[in-house]
Amino acid sequence: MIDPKHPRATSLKIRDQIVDGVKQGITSTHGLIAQGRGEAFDYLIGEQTQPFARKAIEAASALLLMAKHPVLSVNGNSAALTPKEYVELANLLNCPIEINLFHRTPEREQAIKKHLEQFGAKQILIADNVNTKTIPAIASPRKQVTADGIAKADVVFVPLEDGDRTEALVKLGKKVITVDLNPLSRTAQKATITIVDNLVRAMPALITQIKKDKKNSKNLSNRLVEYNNTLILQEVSNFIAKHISS
Ligand code: PTJ
Repeated sequence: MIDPKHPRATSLKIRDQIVDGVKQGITSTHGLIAQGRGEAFDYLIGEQTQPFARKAIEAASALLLMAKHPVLSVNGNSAALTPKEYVELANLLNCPIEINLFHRTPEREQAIKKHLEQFGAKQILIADNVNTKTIPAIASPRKQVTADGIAKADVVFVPLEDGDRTEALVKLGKKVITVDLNPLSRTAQKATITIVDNLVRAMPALITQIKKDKKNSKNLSNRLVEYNNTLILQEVSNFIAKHISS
């Protein structure tokens, strides 16, 4: 039990969620390392949702609301950190959640499915060998996707990504939204919209933005025209450089 008065209580709580995810068979042990890398970058952005992330969240909301077939991709870390938010986001967008793992095992796929169902998830997709398509140029089991999910999607939400998949999805003409604390990662650089923030903060903020935009959907397309992911990443680098030098 973490004492809420501990100066690093929030960070320690997030760590515990990942450790619990590993114990429950949801998160891979490699997910612990990914979490550590994320923590280091979170430190550099002040462990807060910064203006560059807010702008990306606003654009992501517009893109998701304008999508014909949005799909939310989930892995072992994102399932452990934000299961409730995944279900709420899927309900708001009326879209499926696709389990797509780097360290893929049927046991972990089923554990994640069960976990999300406990939070009320209805449409969960897993690539079996029947309704499955292969995405070229991906050198991991993540290349296997469902025909009705990621293969058909025009917009894919892929937080905590491992690299080559975002590039391959974009090459297929899909728009990719990622949440990645590392602005230098290939995913961050190749995605259509990169939210540089901790998933545990970005998900609730995205949900709030989508609820707001659903009530007033004017100017969503303008928001996308004005959005420039390269400039956003430049803003992140400037922020981090200033933060370090101060
Ligand atoms: O469950 P699996 O088998 O699909 O595996 C998932 C992981 C995350 C282990 C796998 O995709 C992987 O190894 O990812 P990487 O290459 O370590 O990349 C993860 C990225 O997510 C890194 O750039 C981290 O900085 C970032 N990251 C880690 N934790 C968070 C995060 N970004 C946002 N929020 C976090 N909480």
